[in-house]
Amino acid sequence: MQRLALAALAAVTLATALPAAAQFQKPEDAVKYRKAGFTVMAAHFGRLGAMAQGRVPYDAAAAAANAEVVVHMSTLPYAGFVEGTAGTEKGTPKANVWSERAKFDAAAKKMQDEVVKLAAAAKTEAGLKAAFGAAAGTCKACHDDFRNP
Ligand code: ASC
Repeated sequence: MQRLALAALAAVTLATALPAAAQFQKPEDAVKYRKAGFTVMAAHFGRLGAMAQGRVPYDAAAAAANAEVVVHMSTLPYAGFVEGTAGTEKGTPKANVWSERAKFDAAAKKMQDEVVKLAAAAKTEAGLKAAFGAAAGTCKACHDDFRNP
């Protein structure tokens, strides 16, 4: 299991070391990829949110499993933000993702750091409840700045 995890990590590290555009045949593939990544991340983040807000009972094993997926997924979608894939429709990235790339990357890094903290905190119910809001805030901050409403 550990070897499998290491192999998977090596594959992801290799994939993310390539220039983003080189990983996709067509821009649409990059868009599909990043949306899929965020969809999976949101599903598992939402399950943590349900526990954090008391809508479902706290379960330490479920919290850990969901947090692990969120941490892993948090790094993947960004390779899909290739040039030329900004939009104007609701939910699409604004052009400033590319014109303010350093700010966008910093917002992504903030989210990634916050979900790592969330995963550590989620080992207890009180920890999850205390840490969830800050992590959700990093999602919202990036949406507010870089996603079409
Ligand atoms: C979620 C989800 C997001 C964030 C955001 C937080 O559960 O899918 O995009 O939280 O709504 O404000």
